[in-house]
Amino acid sequence: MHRPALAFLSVLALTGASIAQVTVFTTDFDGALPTAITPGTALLTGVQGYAGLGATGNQFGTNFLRSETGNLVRLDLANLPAHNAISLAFLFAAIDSLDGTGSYPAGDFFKVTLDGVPIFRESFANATASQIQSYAPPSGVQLARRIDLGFSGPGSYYTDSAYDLGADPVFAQIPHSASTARFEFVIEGQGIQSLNDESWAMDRLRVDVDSLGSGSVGAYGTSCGPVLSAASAPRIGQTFALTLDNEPPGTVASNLAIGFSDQTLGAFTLPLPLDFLGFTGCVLLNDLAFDGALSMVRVPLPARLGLPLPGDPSLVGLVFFAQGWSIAPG
Ligand SMILES: [Ca+2]
Ligand SMILES: [Ca+2]
Ligand SMILES: [Ca+2]
Repeated sequence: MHRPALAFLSVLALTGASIAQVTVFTTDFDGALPTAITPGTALLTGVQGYAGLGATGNQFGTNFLRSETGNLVRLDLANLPAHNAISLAFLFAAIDSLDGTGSYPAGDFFKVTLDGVPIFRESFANATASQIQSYAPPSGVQLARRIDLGFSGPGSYYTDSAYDLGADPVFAQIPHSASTARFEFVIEGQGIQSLNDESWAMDRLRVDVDSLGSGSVGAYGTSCGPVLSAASAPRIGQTFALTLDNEPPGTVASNLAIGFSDQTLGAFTLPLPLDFLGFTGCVLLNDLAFDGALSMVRVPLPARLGLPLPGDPSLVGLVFFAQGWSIAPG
């Protein structure tokens, strides 16, 4: 009988240590219309009296995309990085005699959908003070209300309003993880009228995603022989690759032990010397809570294992510990 020789090595893996916000689309509409936008009948148009409205660095300027009511404007994004939330920001111009909630000519609802699901639907009213506007802008959103900013008018029913809808939390961090996103914008309802009577526009359109960053990997503990290393960065929803090198001659099997603590295993304190099992000089470095003997592939060498990490955002920040071990005769 040959006594198996155990040899250990060790890696500390930290998954998804950070969440970063990444801008995946932005336009100020001052150049050519981005190909991601399908405008319908909407046109790039000078912003007239809207110029300069908005917070510093996020103001109406030069051109915006102006649409008649009843026309759908679409934004299609693809190849989004891994993420679990998406945020939309834009400046919204409510132009001329939009009529709010009610019967024709009222019934002017601005609707925004994400992948076909409504995320916003509110009426806007400019024509008279007595009209009903369902949208109650949160603090910091309204930039101008029922003043002359150009287009039809001035005066009469043709006053205008402006909003920084990116400051409305309804558009922030919407749960989303697909690699594509479709936003659609339209003013719909029974109050649709012609372009010279009422219209809307958007400027400074931006989409951000909360990107799940890669975790980090670091060595821990000491080995009595083999060397475990990470061959990829640990990332939620992807396969984490590990390799085991420098195994003893004649090694017949390679395994991985994964745990969630490097401090204790039941009543034992880690690292736990394994001399009592005959594995002179070797120590157990983690609590084996996930698995003590995950089989690694040995052909071809080095021994390796691809560990699928679930695509579950709740795993962000999870710390786990991996230790490789080899079985060799003698
Ligand atoms: Ca602009
Ligand atoms: Ca006007
Ligand atoms: Ca109307």
